[in-house]
Amino acid sequence: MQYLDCNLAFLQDLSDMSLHQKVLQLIHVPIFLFFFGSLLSLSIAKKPNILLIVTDDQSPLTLSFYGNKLCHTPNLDKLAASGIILDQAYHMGSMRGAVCSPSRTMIMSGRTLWHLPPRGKKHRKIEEGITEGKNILRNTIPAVFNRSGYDTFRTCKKGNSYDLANNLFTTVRDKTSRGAGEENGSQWHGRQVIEYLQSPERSKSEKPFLIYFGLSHPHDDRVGRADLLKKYGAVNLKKPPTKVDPKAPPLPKTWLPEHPFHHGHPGLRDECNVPGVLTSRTEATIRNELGREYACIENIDEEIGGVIEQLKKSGEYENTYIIFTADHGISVGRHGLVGKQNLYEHTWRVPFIVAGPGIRAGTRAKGNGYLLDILPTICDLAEIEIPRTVQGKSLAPVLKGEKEVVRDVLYGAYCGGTKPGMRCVRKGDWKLIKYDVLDGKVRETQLFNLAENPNEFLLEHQEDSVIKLIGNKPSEQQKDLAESPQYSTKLAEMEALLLSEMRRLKDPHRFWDQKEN
Ligand SMILES: [Ca+2]
Repeated sequence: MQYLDCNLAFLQDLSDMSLHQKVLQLIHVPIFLFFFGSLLSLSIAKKPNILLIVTDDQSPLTLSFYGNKLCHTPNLDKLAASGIILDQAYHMGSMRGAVCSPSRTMIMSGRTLWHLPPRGKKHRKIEEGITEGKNILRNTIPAVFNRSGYDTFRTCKKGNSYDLANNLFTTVRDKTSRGAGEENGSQWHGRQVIEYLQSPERSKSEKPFLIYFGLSHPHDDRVGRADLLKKYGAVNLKKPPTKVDPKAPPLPKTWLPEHPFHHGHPGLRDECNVPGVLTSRTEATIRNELGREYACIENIDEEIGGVIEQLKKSGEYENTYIIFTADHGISVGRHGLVGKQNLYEHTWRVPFIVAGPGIRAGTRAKGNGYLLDILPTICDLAEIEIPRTVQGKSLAPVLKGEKEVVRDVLYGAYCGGTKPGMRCVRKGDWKLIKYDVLDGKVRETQLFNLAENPNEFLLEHQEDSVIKLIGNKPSEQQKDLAESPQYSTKLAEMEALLLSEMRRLKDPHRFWDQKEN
């Protein structure tokens, strides 16, 4: 306002000046108006919109920008090219078979795995969090953005989530939509978002929006659209197929006929009862299932393209941060597994791309982020105070190219079956995975150098029958190194690191060889 007062005084003084003085002063007026106008527009600038896209059960390995050469996702490719790709984004894990449930609660609350709030009546008794649930609920994504002046909208599958928080979005259009049609496929979710963006109340609204665009696929049953199934040489079916379609995607490099030891969750649906797969790991089964998965993902990609087009038509695209991720990865034949209940990179990692104001196009970083970092990140991007209940970190410094990572050490857990289950820890290129399941019948430790062995090949991948089928021979060093004497110091270091992370994150379990509490 100082500028305004000064310049009004100048205008009043004009009449008392000589012509020369008047000309000089009049040059100041447009300059003043320009600066004043800019200041005014800054003060009333609308906060950025947020479009958070979350798919269900999608490994980064299904996307071209993470190395997939077959699955066709032109809209996601464009989105990735217009922003930043994170190579090391993870979900923290699960204490139950339905990995979606804690994962999605971590997204909504920004809390770590062992500090999750109760998620509804069903979960209240078995998974009571340490911190008082009501306070966490008041500081979830929809609650924070509602009170910060946003219109909040959500479409997603139903169930296995944090319903108490999901219900707080201003508008909710949830339905599990895992078919291939307009009314029961990804098209349904896409249409909800487009109709919301086109709605009169949205067009009239002065408020920014936060849209949670969840999709029910590529989670099984991977019921694909006929034209896309044909493209990927796959068929929808309930029992495992017996014939290999030559057009189907090839077996993944890490395929095995079975996992070398039991994963520790007997009867786990995802490993033995997925329609079209069951317990089969044959070439015909896995290739068909990958074809179905790719068909579902290309379908999703079309819907994302439609939503982005609508954002552009509505004039909102330039002021919108778009985040694309999944609730966790999945194996689909890798390491002899088909589910999401393991801690190999294909499953522990998630795809993570962000585009929007201030994010340089065509950039890439490690990140070392978790899904629970999403809430603090979007708060940071929208200049909203990060709630004190949040345990994640803002990824904004990574997204803006100021930092490569937000943390050095990453921890993962799965213990939905027998306890204590699986744990992993990663630091730099090194990763440790431990298994202690089936009442001590399976006690295994794996050590990987991910720079040399990014696929986490095991000794079993060097068997002739596997090499012959896959057409890939891992190098001598591309194996689990836990038994190699020259890495005993590294192994001890990683074991200590895992224990310290388990302590820090209040993991309630301990492994057979972890003597301390
Ligand atoms: Ca999921």
